[in-house]
Amino acid sequence: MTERFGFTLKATDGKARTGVIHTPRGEIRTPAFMPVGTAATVKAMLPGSVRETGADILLGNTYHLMLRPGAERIARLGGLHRFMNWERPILTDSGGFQVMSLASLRKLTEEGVRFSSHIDGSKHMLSPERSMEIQKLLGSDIVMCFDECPALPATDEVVAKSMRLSMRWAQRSRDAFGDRPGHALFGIMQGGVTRDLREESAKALVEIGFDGYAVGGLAVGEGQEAMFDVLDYAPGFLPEDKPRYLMGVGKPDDIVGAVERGIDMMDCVLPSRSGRTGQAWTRRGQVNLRNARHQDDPRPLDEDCTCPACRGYSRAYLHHVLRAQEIIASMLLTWHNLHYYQELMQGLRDAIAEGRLAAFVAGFHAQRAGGDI
Ligand code: PRF
Ligand code: ZN
Repeated sequence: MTERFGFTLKATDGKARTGVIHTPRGEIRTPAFMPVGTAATVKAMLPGSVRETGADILLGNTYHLMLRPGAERIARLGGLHRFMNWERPILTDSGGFQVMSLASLRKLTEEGVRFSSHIDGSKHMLSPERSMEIQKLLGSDIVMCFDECPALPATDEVVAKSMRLSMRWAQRSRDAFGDRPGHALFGIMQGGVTRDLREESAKALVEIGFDGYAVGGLAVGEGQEAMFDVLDYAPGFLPEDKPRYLMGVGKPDDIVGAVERGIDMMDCVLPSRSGRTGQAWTRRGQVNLRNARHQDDPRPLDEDCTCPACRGYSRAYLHHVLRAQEIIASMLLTWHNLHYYQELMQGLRDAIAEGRLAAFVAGFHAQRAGGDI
């Protein structure tokens, strides 16, 4: 086991990259998809099952865990890895983004954000310093800077002001994090869909110096085309020898497009959340298993998928347990979706390593154009 955090770039194909992030808790193969384990669980999955889908790392959330069960409690119980029985790497988001989308009575100042919990209305404060403290208490392997992410569309003036606040918070996050061998701190680029602001943000972060760099502030209402426009240039503002993480993305075609543009890591609730509502992601696109057309269908969801849902059950069964609101419906569909996402990532990694990404991407789009069978 390496005791230090590091990133080895193994191959590139166009702007796309494949490599390995080294951490004391294990290696992360990139491009990597991180399943979301917001409340110290990837909903409906045991940690061993999440690992079986091919995940090398999970994402946890400062915001949720500070409110319930509390960061100090998790620390007393041996840290987040022990608490949730996942011994591999964990990346934690810093809280600001979730405060803005979930908490009420938010008050934003230079110091940080005061807010009321969406669970019981209790009052809390998050600042760069408190976010770093919480992520340390959790024992997070990859800690994210405390930032602010404005919803789009917004004026350049609003986006610039918010981005500059996030850059001052990035410096405070860096100072509060200190030197923690084996643990990484990632900066978060903001700047909306404005090239000059993205460049200014990247320069500020690189000047401070981080172990990795996230592209934040995307997938917040701008649409895929505008997101890809930013991704055409934004990763190029970041150091080549550090991992680049696109936060909160996305659908399978967003992921493929982001990887083509030089992104190394992503996370999204989509495969797990949509699994619980009956949406399955397959090579042929999206399938809604609640649809009545599946009720007599003896075939598996995907003939070629090796996940437990596809190996052991018919579409008719999946349809039935969804309609009956049986717990196994969430379990099976989450497993299938996470398996599909991880297989997509493995396909991307292999294609980049072998210099055939363009053909892989063409095949990805062609299969989806065929539609569900
Ligand atoms: N900042 C943080 N977390 C995030 C985002 C961000 O901009 C996004 C935007 N897609 C998702 N999660 N800290
Ligand atoms: Zn499957």
